[in-house]
Amino acid sequence: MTPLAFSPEVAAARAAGRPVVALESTIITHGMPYPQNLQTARAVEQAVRDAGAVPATIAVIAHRIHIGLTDAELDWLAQAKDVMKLSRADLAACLAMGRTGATTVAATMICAHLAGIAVFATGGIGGVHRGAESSFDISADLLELAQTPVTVVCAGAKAILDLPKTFEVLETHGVPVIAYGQDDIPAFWSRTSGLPAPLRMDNAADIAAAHRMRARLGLPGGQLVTNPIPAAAEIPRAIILPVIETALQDAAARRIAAKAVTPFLLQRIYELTEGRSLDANIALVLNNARLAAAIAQRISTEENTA
Ligand code: PSU
Ligand code: MN
Repeated sequence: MTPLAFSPEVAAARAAGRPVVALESTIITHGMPYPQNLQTARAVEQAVRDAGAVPATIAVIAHRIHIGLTDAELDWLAQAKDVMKLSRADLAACLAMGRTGATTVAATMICAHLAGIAVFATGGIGGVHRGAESSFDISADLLELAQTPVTVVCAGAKAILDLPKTFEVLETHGVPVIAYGQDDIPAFWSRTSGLPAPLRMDNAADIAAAHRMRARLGLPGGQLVTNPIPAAAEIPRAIILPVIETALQDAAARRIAAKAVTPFLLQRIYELTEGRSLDANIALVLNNARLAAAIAQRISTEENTA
């Protein structure tokens, strides 16, 4: 038996055949400070509901993969200490040991697929870190996209990464990268990375149809939808790039490595921008939740009429 525990809201949605959107929990425990993490998690769930789907925030608690958290569980997780950051490598061990774990993009994709959820919204995926040619630091998120059939809606890879290398790796592994409504790939806090997107789609129906077509062709892996941050919340590249440079230097000076790199950089950039990076992060996640809900609705309509 797969150790899944559905929240009452998600169980009801499944019984009624309603569209569900998966949400990750590492962004709550390792990506944002308290209490903004809790406020954001609640607002993202509500954005999914307002857009006509049901949110399923995913985390590991007491030997179970929770598909959907109650508000009390969300409140507890947002303040919990010693939460493991789970990727593909740690998921089973965390469950077996009965520890608390927050799912990254990679682990959330695995859990969503186990629960029959096709669409997942996050902020920015992990990718190839700068200096990867010596550190070999490449996020497991990329390889998960190559093997698990979930459509992931993000605002691009986080701009702390080496973006050209990140998208080269995705191309090598056969992951469709779709820019939503524009020709170039967005860069998380900024609307553009300057890199042309391999694919462009302008509506949720096309993204849903491509998701279904991959399944019909028997292709493994998911799709990456990159949705630009709303213009009003954007931090232009010229402003954020020097901040990222400073944060990277600080990380190097303090010998931050492995799983700690991304949380350290996000926290440092938050301090250096006096909170502006967090406001942008919140705005882009909400925007992604709305698009993911629209895609999930389209996929579920097509499934019901197939
Ligand atoms: N999106 C955000 N903030 C985050 C993350 C995504 O807006 O903190 C998390 C995701 O869980 C993603 C992880 O999988 O950062 C990447 O971590 P790493 O680079 O260590 O693979
Ligand atoms: Mn890493």
